[in-house]
Amino acid sequence: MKKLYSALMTAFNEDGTVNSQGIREMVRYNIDVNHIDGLYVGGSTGEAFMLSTEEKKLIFKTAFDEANGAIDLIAQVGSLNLLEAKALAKYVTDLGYKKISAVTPFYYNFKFDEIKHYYDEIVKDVDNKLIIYSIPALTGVALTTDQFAELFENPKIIGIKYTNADFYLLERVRNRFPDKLILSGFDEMLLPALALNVDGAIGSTYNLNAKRAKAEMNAFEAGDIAKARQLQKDSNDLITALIQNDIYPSLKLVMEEMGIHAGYTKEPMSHPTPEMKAGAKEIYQKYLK
Ligand code: NAY
Repeated sequence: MKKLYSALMTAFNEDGTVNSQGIREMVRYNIDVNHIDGLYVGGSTGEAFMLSTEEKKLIFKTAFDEANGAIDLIAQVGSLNLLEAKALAKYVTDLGYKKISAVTPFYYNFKFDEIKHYYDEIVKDVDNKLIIYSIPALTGVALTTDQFAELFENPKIIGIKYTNADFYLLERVRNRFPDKLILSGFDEMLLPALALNVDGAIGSTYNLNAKRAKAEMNAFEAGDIAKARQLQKDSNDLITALIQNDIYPSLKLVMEEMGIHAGYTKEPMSHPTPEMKAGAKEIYQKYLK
């Protein structure tokens, strides 16, 4: 059975501080209404790369407490500060997270040996399993099949969160590593990823659209490709509208429409304008009601 994960958002107050009550509400909504299989905590959607270590810890703890063992949780601990990544890996492992993940180190054009060292270090002192977070469009780091193979030489590295539109590479990786966990990261490309036999998907829009995405996965599994295509089209109408309305604040605005206190995005991400608020209302009415 393929698994669907929401990439958990972080609710912020208007002044940029973390709003833990909002995080709890989003975790609850994902469990009780979305019937989600799991959550990816501390990723791009969680705005983690703008947060302090203490804020990240607060988010990991809040999500873990609220989920209370009901779903699978993956903690994204990757950071350009390797000491922070290691400390967070230990922190979440001690909390009870059964999987961690780390973004490829970015910005400095690290050599592959340095990237391998980073991953080996993150898992070295923890009894946990790691999923490589590969998102070349944001990091500029595009690992090859051979490089994934070298990273997988470490038995604690169990898979890839594959947020990439390169389907040739996805096919190569899937077939070369049939036992590794591959989770697709672009929600608008779920269907082609399913066709290449990913194990599931992680995404921001599943916070709002899990029901449709699950139906698409089920239709695909049942061999009803026409239905799966229609559901992907419906999802992409929603995703296109979200992107056009500025996706990160809009995801939160739409959640607010649903009565969930998702709060603000963290500056320098934009705060909602009246036009964005009106856009989000329309998105909710048109695609989600
Ligand atoms: C995360 O939060 O780390 C993710 O899961 C990333 C996946 C999302 N990518 C980004 C860059 O936010 O869900 C996707 C993405 O928002 C969606 O496909 C719309 O493009």
